[in-house]
Amino acid sequence: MSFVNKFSLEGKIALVTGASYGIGFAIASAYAEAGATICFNDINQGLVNKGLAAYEEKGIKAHGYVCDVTDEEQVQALVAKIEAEVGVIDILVNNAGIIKRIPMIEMSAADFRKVVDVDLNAPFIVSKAVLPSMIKKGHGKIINICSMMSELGRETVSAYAAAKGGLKMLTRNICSEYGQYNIQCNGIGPGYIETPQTAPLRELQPDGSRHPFDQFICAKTPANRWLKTEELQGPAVFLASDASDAVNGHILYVDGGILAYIGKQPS
Ligand code: NAP
Ligand code: GCO
Repeated sequence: MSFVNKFSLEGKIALVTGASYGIGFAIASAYAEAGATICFNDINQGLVNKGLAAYEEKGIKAHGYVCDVTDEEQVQALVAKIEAEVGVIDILVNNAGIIKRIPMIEMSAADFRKVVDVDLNAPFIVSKAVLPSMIKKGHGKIINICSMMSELGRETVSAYAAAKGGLKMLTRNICSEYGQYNIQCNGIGPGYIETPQTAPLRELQPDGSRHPFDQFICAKTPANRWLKTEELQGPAVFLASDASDAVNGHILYVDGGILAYIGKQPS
C-alpha cells in the first residue's frame, strides 16, 4: 500500500467547531474532499443555515448543529447526537473563536473572561466530550486552532494572546495525557489570514490608501502578503490523517514565515 493512502480521510467522521465560514469552513471542506463525513456547529441557526448552503454549493453533504461551545451541557448533547446520528467522532477541530481588540487597561474583566471562555475553556469542554469514545475506539485526532498570539504579543489582544497561549499548552497536555491511547492532539497556528475576523485590519482608509496594519503585517511576513484560508487545508488534512500518527503535541505554524523573521531591515 502506498504511503499516499495514509493521507486519505475515507470513512472518518470529523467535527469542526464554528465552521459556517472562514477557516473552519475551509478545513471542513478539505476533510470532505479527502473522504470524511463532516459535522459542524455554530452559535445560531442563521449561521448553521448559511454554512449548510455553502457546503451544499460545493457538493458536500454536511451535518450542521446549533451549539454554544462554551456550554458544557450543550456540548455533551451535541456529541451524543452526532454519535447517534452519524457515528463516533474520529477528528475534532477546535476552531470556534472570538477576539476583542481593546487596550488591556480599558478592558473589562467580563470581556477578558468571555474571550478566554470561547478560545480556551471551550476547546477543553469539547475535547473532554469526544475523548471517551476516542479512547474506547483506540484512535483519535484533536486539532486546536492556535494563533501567532500563541507565541507573540501585541497591543490590544491581551485576552486573545492569553487564551491562545493557553491553548498551545492544553494541546501539549492532551498529547501527554492521552497519547497512550493512540490519540494525537496537535495545533495549527495560522498567520494572518483573510477572513471576516481580520477584515477590520485590512479596511481601506478614507483616502483609499491601505490600512497601516495591513502594510505592517505584509512587512512582517516574508511571503509579503496575507494568507488565504485554503492554505490551511493541506496542513489540516495532514494532522487529521494517519500520515501524522507519530506527530503529537506539535504546533504547526502556517504563517508565511512570520515567526522565523526578524523583520525588514531599514533601507
Ligand atoms: P471567526 O470569526 O473567528 O469564526 C469562528 C466561528 O466560530 C464563527 O462562525 C463564530 O460565530 C463561531 N463562534 C464564536 N463563538 C462561538 C461559540 N461560543 N460557540 C460556537 N461557535 C462560536 O473566523 P476565523 O478567522 O475563520 O477564525 C477561526 C479560528 O481561527 C479562530 O479560533 C481564530 O481565533 C483562529 N485564527 C484566525 C486567524 C485569522 O487571521 N483569521 C489567524 C489565527 C487564528 P460568530 O460569527 O457569531 O462570531
Ligand atoms: C490581531 C489578529 C490576530 C489574528 C491571528 C494571528 O488582531 O492581531 O486578529 O490575532 O487573527 O490569530 O495568528
